[in-house]
Amino acid sequence: MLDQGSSVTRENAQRVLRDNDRGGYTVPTARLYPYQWLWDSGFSALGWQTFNEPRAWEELRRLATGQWPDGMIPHIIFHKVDPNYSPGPGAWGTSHQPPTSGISQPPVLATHLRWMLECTCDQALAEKTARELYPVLVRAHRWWRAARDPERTGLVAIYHPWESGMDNSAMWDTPMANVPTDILDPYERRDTAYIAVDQRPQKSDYDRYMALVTRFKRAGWDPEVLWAETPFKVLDPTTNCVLHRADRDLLALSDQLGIENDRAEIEGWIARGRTAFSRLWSETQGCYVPLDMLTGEKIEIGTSGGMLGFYAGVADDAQAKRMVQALEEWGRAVRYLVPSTSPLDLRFEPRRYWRGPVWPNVNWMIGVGLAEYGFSDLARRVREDLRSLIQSSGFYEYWEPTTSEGLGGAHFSWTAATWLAWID
Ligand code: 9YW
Repeated sequence: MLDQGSSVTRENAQRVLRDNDRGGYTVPTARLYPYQWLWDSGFSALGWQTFNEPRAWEELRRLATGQWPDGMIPHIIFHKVDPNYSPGPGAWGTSHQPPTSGISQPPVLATHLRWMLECTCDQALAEKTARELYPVLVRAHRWWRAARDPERTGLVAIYHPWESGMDNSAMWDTPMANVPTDILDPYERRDTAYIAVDQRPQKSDYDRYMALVTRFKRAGWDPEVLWAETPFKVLDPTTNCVLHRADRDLLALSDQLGIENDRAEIEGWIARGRTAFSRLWSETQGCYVPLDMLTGEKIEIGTSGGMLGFYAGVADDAQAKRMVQALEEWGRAVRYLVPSTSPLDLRFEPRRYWRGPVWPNVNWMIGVGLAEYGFSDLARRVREDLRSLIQSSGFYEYWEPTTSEGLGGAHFSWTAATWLAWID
């Protein structure tokens, strides 16, 4: 069934963004997610840019208002308190104004800024805003290194599944099992008031999500204490692939804007990152996998996040061919690529959030990467599969990869943005 009132046209995609506009920032969808999320906003900006450039730049400028003094751009900015969502600002207990969460999300912004600069129709506005945002992004990338890779290994750690953007992915089952729930402030769930429970994370997941938040809050969000004490410390392929690409785009931006100062530092991040990715490669899965820093173990599972090696540009020829082979196998097991977990894995759950469904923003990144590597047929399939999914049910949050049922929130911003800027 089509998302009510959203037959799939450019006009309706634009309407989704307009309806989700809260005056300078876009919420992912009304009620379920009533705040500004980092990577959602990055994608929304690309959508806005196709029909309202000043509004697109405003989206990124509002994200910058959430940046912490140490450079972190938080994953949620609570511009206006809304009781529909939990955990709200009180549960996070950070001291920033505007109130924010205390963790980050995949750092898509430098890449998006570069794309926006490339296809702008208003060069003067684009350049002016890019100059304003470039130092914000350098500080954010520097934060990832200082806070999350203080030993300079070339790969950054995440401290919470929410930080990966792929909350309940089966990637996190083993490291989450080691997260104690003895310290856990009481909390209330609001997500299951809007979405069927079989499409959302389980209670056992939520207890651990909130146990991590409680612990970090009690540590005063001090980066050094968190590095030393977090019970969840993982090298995530999504975060690292997105950051690596964003580093390369930041370097390109510095060239374009003629800013010399940070070049050597950014080049250092890129060089170290490129070599370090071999630690996350899994020949068995045919993609990149996470590594649990607390046990030293790789987490063997195929996920769409692990397929972002194309987008990052870190896969060598043999790895790229192996990833294509794995993706083709997945594509024979389900009708629509790219399921968030390998459909050949026992942990695959086709309706449950990040454990199986197809997500629009991830298809976009994988499709871009595949095309850049010259795998044009598979790139086309990844885009056309998403087109069919959106056409069959409307601007949903994610889809069942065989039945094409639209799941999660409807009238969803990043889906509309993906339609406007990548598919249509
Ligand atoms: C939550 C907003 C966010 C996305 C994440 C997704 C979900 C929020 O929604 O997390 O409360 O669980 O997992 O990637 O940014 O769309």
